[in-house]
Amino acid sequence: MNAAPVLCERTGCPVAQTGKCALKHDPVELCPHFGKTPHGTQDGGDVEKTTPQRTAPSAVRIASGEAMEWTDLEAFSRAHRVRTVSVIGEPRSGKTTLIAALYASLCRGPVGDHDFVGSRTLLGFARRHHMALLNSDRKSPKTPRTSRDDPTAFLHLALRPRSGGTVSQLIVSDRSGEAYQAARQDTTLIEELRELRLADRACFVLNAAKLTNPERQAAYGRQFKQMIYALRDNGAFRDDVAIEVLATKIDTTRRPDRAAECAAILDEYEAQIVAEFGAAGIEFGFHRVCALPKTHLETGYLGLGETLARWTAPVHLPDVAQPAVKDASRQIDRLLAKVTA
Ligand SMILES: Nc1nc2c(ncn2[C@@H]2O[C@H](COP(=O)(O)OP(=O)(O)OP(=O)(O)O)[C@@H](O)[C@H]2O)c(=O)[nH]1
Ligand SMILES: [Mg+2]
Repeated sequence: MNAAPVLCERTGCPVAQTGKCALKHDPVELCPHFGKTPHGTQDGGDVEKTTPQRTAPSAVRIASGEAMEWTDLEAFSRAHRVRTVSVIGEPRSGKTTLIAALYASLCRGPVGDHDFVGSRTLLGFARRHHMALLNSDRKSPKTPRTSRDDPTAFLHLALRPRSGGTVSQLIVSDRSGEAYQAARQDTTLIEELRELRLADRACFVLNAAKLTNPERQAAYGRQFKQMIYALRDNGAFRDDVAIEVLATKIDTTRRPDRAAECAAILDEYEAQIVAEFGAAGIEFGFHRVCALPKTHLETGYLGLGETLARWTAPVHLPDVAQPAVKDASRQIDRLLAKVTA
């Protein structure tokens, strides 16, 4: 009587008898153990082969085009020198719309001094842009909430300055505002905001619509400052992080009946936080942007080119030159003092 053929190198696998793979591969040929014997022979043959066993070629990873998650970003930043910006703000402040607007503007041509060169996350951008701007079933464009359960998304842009210079690999993180709001209220949650430790630049998005709303102005202005203090003072960032405040939804402040009043509120708030944070040793820039001019169309898209210019600006390396020693006793120090004088 012929022995049952050996179809699998795993002892006890019933594939030869039942046609079913013990590891549940379907079709069974997909199983890496199928067609091998424990001795390395193929197709159940009992003659030991002298040729080396065929190994499956290592898998080639193809980028899906979706927004990157942590593991993708780690692999990407090993191969590229990246600039990372964390976009931070309360829920519905306009973070995702800002990111979508940068992408959409680059699709139309250069933005400020930058040409679009490429992106690993085109699908991630397109999804955000579609929901923010193109959904024709809505009366007006509306970006869906980024869910608190969504992992932090990292979006990539390769940008070339038109004035010359190397291509910048920009990574922008997009996370739910609820996560930032929760961390402001309970600072033990700050350590979960891992993307902030990566950031070369922290961009705090200020909702100008809320700030210029007389009913919400006081509470919102206070909460916005609390967010910056809470994150910065609890070690969310690296020491050398650049901080900026980006007042968005500027179109909502330009309605002719309230334009002058709103501009004054914004200017006053800017002066107040520059003075307050300056006294606390926090340096930052205050900028204005409109990412979706739906309330006052005449405002148009505002400040996007400047935003990209700041986000890709070269990092200034610290000055490591030794200060000159006055009346030094060593010849070498006297020489250095002459050179640096
Ligand atoms: N008028 C106006 N509306 C804007 C602007 N930017 C965003 N919005 C609107 O503000 C709402 C919230 O925008 P999002 O980009 O989803 O805000 P978010 O900060 O990502 O919100 P979460 O994901 O919930 O944290 C959406 O309805 C946008 O259409 C703007 O520049 N002008
Ligand atoms: Mg969002």
